[in-house]
Amino acid sequence: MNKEKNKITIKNLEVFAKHGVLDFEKEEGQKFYVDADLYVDMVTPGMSDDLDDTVNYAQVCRDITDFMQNNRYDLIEAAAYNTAKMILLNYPKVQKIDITVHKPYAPIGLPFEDVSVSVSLMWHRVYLSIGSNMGDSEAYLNQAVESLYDDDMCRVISVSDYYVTKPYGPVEQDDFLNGCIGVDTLYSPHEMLKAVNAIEQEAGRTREIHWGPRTLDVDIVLYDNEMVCQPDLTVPHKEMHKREFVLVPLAQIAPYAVHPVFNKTVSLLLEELTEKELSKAGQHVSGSNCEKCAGCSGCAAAKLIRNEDR
Ligand code: PH2
Ligand code: MG
Ligand code: MG
Repeated sequence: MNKEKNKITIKNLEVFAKHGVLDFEKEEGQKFYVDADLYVDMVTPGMSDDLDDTVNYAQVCRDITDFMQNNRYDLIEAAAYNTAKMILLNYPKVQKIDITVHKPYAPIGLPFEDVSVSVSLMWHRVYLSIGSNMGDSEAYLNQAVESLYDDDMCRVISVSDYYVTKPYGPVEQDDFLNGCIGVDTLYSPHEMLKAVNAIEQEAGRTREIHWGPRTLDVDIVLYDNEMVCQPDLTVPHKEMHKREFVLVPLAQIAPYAVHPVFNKTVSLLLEELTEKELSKAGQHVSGSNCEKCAGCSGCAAAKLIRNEDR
């Protein structure tokens, strides 16, 4: 079934509200009209004929009306965006919303029929790699998870165990503690980058040595199956397929997530890395098949911090 076609459509919901840049718009108010497409599963409610399996469009209309009336924005962009966000936060069954706010009585001073803005907002599944090798690493990784819990633009879906790992790369430094987090987010890739940078800042992260020791590193590893290639952000993470400290925790929470460049699952990337690179790179986090040591600090088996222990 085509998911894009499974939607509830609301058309021309009339709301008297006070959005606008001009003072008199904020005081007197005017009529706005709202259209919304709510993308929801249709098979379950179609089969069950039960209102609890879908979203109640009457309630959605009331919530949109209340929200548009209880808030005042200069811009209809902001009115539309924040209304869309409110619906996605309050209705977990809605995966995506397209919303249009019409303002046909806008004080333009010229004959016109309508002006409107449309916003499309949806939940995106993101996987983050977290790492620390300075200070109380476990506390820093926990702090990253907590900050995401506190961010209403994000929903934490899964957190891996934390693994003690040997430093990967050219810099000699202490062992790392690494993990992965699965998050549903309303952020765009770049807004997500800003959010994770802010989380690193909160943990006192300074950028002194490239690839050097850090209190907290949070990297975007996967963002849906999107590919981003920009000077400040590359998704999927450029090096993820070479890094056991990313793939081991990621395979624990998302073995079947697909790397959109290689078109391979995380568990397959890990299998291939274990075969090809492990002996040569001298990293050995997975422990169980590590022949280089007998329970060294790099062995996940020896030093793993299990999720349920935290
Ligand atoms: N991060 C790096 C460089 N090397 N090695 C391990 N084991 N874990 C890391 O998180 C890590 C690293 C740069 O981000
Ligand atoms: Mg990194
Ligand atoms: Mg980083």
